[in-house]
Amino acid sequence: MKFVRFIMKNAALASVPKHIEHFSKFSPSPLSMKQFLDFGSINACEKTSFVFLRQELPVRLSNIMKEINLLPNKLLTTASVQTVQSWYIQSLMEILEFLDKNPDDFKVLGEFVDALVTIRNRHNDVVPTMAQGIIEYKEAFPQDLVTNQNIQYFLDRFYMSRISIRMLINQHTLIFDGTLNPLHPNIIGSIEPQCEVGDVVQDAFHSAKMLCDQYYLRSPDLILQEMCSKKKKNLPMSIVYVPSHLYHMLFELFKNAMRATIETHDNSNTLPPIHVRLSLGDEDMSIKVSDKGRGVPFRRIENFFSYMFSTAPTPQMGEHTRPPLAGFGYGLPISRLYAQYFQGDLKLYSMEGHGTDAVIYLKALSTDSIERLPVYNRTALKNYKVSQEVDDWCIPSKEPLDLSVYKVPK
Ligand code: P4A
Repeated sequence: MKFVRFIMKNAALASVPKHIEHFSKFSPSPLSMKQFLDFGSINACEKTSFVFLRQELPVRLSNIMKEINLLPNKLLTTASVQTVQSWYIQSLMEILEFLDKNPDDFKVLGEFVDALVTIRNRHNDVVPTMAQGIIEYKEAFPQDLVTNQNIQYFLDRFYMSRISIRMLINQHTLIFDGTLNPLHPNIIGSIEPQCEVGDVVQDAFHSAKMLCDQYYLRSPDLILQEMCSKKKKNLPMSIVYVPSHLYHMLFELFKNAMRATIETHDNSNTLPPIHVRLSLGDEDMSIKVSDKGRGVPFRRIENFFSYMFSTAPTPQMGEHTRPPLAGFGYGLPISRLYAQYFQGDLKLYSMEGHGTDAVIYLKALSTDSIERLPVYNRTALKNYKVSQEVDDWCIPSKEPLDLSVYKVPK
């Protein structure tokens, strides 16, 4: 019996490349907020969602698995990346099991929900495991700078794909697990049709403030200002959004702003408050977080979003070193992906010596909030091929140019 199972498993495993080849030929289908809400409202149909997901999940998995295979060999063959790759293969196989099952059989629908929960749990540690792979790679090949760009390109797409797959899994499992959320009767899976941005700002600030008080024994205050246009006066500012995504971004920005504020005003009894401005326009919902920390030089801004730069073994805490409130984790790059996932963005504007403004841009209209998904195609393939090319901009020389070289000979 064990032997038969072993053969079956290997047969399934052997057919995986063929399935990846097949499903990666399809482009992922981006969903709008409206479509997400429809899956979870009156005309919610578990069968429709099941039939959609058993095709769409293999498509999204296969598209990104093709890109994993394009990683430089030295990175692809690290134990960590191999582990992550094996999770993707295992999960793909488990979903493919449902391709020939009957959507009208409620037992099948129940097994599908269980399978999705298993898959979600399997992939919980993808981010730290990939980070470990980068550490192993950096230790083995430290002076390789071209790969920073390639790794940035890959990880932005890989983590965006992961965010989208988890979104699909969360929606299906939350909506069809047969229970209602008694605390939030209006929430559809993880989407709040009337997500009050100001409330999420307060929540995220409160959590960051508690951490900050713990580490530094003090914390800056919050000033929250909702800048209403005349039309929308007196209405609380709300959008259709995933509150947990917004919370994640704001929590990250508040930790940075608090750290910068406290470290700059070490010798002062008072701390300048963190100022948050919300603005809801016809197209954008913008959230600006301003602090009066010392700011960062313009040259360093892109490092805040670099995976290569931010990947370091966790520093050893000495007896007298304080644990930092905000470090270079993957906080900012992942937060930016959350903003970009529904066609928004996250930008840092800093004035060295003064402070930093961080702005989250979100779409005001649910019809504009459509998933932004990577697709594996010729253009993507080409982007993995660019390496070792020469730059088409001059390298500034450090030494003053010796103009005597150009003296006209007599
Ligand atoms: N000034 N401004 C920021 C930081 C400094 C800043 C900072 C010194 C640097 C490192 C760090 C956290 C903050 C900010 C807001 C941001 C990002 C950076 O969103 O005030 O952790 C490594």
